[in-house]
Amino acid sequence: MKLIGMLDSPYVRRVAISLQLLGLPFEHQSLSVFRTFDQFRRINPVVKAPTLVCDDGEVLMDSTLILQHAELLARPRSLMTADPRAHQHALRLIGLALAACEKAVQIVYERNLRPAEKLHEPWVERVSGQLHAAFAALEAELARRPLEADRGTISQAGVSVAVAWAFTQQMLPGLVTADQHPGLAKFSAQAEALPEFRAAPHGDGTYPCVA
Ligand SMILES: N[C@@H](CCC(=O)N[C@@H](CS)C(=O)NCC(=O)O)C(=O)O
Repeated sequence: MKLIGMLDSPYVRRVAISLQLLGLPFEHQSLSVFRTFDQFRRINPVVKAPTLVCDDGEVLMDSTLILQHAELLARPRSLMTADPRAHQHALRLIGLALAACEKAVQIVYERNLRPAEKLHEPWVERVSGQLHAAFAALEAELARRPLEADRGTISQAGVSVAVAWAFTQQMLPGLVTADQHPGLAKFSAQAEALPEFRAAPHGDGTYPCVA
């Protein structure tokens, strides 16, 4: 299977890291939804990153749906627990992480794509507030129940939280600070040291690119 999209997208990155942790081999093509729009469109006319081209050629999109399929292919390996209570909690963390990604991406698009004179400040304020709320909730959750950051035990919640944090730090430096989120900063540093994270670093590189 082939993963299409750049690792500067948190959605593409969570899939690239998860596929490795699940032991599923894949090719990676680092296409941009902006700079290589036409090339991307030839693979997926909807131009959404991540896109997954399955072995039979069928094209999937949306990181959560791609990961749902990956989990099925990887059985019995899984990044999700089968325990209902723990599963419920994992979904809460993943939901918060994905909301943080969505809000951070919206701010990046607002800043980089919209002409400055058309920037709508109330919208940016609203989205920034939602971003801060998501990370505040994650920080509180980690203080209550720390996440595993070992290679053998990191979960999908751990991958998604770490990726959301790294993306926000890279793309919106200073907006959500490590000082106010020490638990997240510490967990992120541990996760980013794992080989699967290092092999899929944030940016425009192509997996695998281990130094
Ligand atoms: N919910 C989707 C969000 C994916 C997403 O919005 N990806 C961005 C790149 S970070 C994208 O494709 N942007 C181009 C567009 O939406 O036109 C997922 O989890 O995959």
